[in-house]
Amino acid sequence: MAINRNVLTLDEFTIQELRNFPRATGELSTLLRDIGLAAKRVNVEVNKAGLVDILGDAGAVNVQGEDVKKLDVFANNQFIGVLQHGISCAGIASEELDDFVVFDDEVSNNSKYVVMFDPLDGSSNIDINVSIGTIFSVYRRVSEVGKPCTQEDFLQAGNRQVAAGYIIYGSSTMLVYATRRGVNGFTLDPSIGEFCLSHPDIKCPPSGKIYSLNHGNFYQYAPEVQQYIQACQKKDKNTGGPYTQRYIGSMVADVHRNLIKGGIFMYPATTDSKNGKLRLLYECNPFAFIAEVAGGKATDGTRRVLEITPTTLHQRTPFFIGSKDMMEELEGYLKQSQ
Ligand code: P6P
Repeated sequence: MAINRNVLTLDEFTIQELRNFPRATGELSTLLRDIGLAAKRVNVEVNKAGLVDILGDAGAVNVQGEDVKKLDVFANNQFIGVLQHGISCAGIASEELDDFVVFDDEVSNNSKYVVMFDPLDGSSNIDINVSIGTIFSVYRRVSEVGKPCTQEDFLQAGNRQVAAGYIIYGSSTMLVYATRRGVNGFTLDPSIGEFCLSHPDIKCPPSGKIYSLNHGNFYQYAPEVQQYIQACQKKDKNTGGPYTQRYIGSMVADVHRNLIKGGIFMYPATTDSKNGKLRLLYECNPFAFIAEVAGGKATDGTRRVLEITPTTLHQRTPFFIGSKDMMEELEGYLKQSQ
């Protein structure tokens, strides 16, 4: 008799992955389930943000010099909490914290992973009910297991990521994560309080018709970027278009849409910000890893983002990510300046 298999939950999926690797210790599966738990707790608050006094600035200013909203602080604490009390993580770095955090207890020091995250990206959109997200990145530590993790654990190139993912708190709440085996998306089913496999084996379409960037900065972009934007605007049905410009101003929402539908997202350098705005470690590297596993590409304009060796936790990088064919057309324009 056929067993009626319900849709796999995140927990069932990670355990199934574990069965495929008998030598695996289960630490990564446990870590991903911990992240899923924190995401569910954050989701509850995001969904009622307008109803309780959790909106508004917490009064503090984070390392980015931005007003910290209470939901940022809540989300940061939720992800730190599950990771610190889990069995898989030796320490974390967060967009909300100046420096990395060493958990420094016996179990944590014997853990083999470190995690970096932006707990609530796009938080300036909280008050206007636009989709926001959490972005995370998992590395195997390079420091000695059994001792506290060190800064070198957090300054690894993105191509050393073991896993990366994001949660999008939108019309539905989704958790998407990648390992080298593939990218899989899970949608939260509120009726059972579980993330359920809704988007197995996500692939980024090789091309698309959506281009995303802040047009308000147009005259601050390099000439070759302006030329690519104008080429996008001139596309018609004979040249793979017409293209649509879509930009929400919330990275997780913009990149997620283009990953699923095909498209290109750009946050180039500007005359005001020579390295752009987005952070390498916990915004660009995770999405670059996901995009490449899904068949897309991600560069800083000259090289793969995943090849950059970080020097500081909060460094920024110009960022271009999306469908392979669109990225290669962009690269043709960017090469004109090199
Ligand atoms: P701009 C949100 O503040 C964020 O960090 C990303 O989520 C988003 O893609 C970007 O900034 C938007 O920046 O300068 O276009 O408003």
